[in-house]
Amino acid sequence: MERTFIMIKPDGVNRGLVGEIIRRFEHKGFKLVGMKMMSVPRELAEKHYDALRERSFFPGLIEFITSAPVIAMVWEGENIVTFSRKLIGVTDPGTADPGTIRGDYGMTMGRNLIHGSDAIETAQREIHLWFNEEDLVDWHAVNHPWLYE
Ligand code: DAT
Ligand code: MG
Repeated sequence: MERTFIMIKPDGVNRGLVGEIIRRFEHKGFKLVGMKMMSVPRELAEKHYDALRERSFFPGLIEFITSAPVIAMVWEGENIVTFSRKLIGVTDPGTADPGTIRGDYGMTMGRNLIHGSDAIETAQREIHLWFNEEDLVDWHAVNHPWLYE
């Protein structure tokens, strides 16, 4: 079963959208296998966004991510990497479709509420970056046969 790394950013936490965002993943049928609230060390934020190091917005992005706590999570489900990006919506909340998290609750690129891994390999890298293997829970959800045939 596929896993992905999801993070509710400091704006999502401060705006009280933690429950709402988790609800959307739960109600879809995805399974939570790891979660922690944390202040993000600068070094971790920089590693996480390493691919964007040369972009002009990088310093502001790191400031933002380290400015207040985040909720780091690992979710599991069939095709979750691709599907969670659909739940989240495109990067700019100003153009994200209504019905997506960013489309429903966000206004601008620099305050887009949530991160989701963009590919299976990225998900593996990010899960290992943010979590120790022993902090991820292998558990059987009783709703499984009602979600998958
Ligand atoms: P996404 O979060 O949709 O995967 P990304 O990986 O391209 O988007 O960029 C990571 C974050 O960086 C994004 O969520 C918000 C910020 N960002 C991206 N492009 C930006 C831009 N042109 N101006 C300001 N912030 C930007
Ligand atoms: Mg990305």
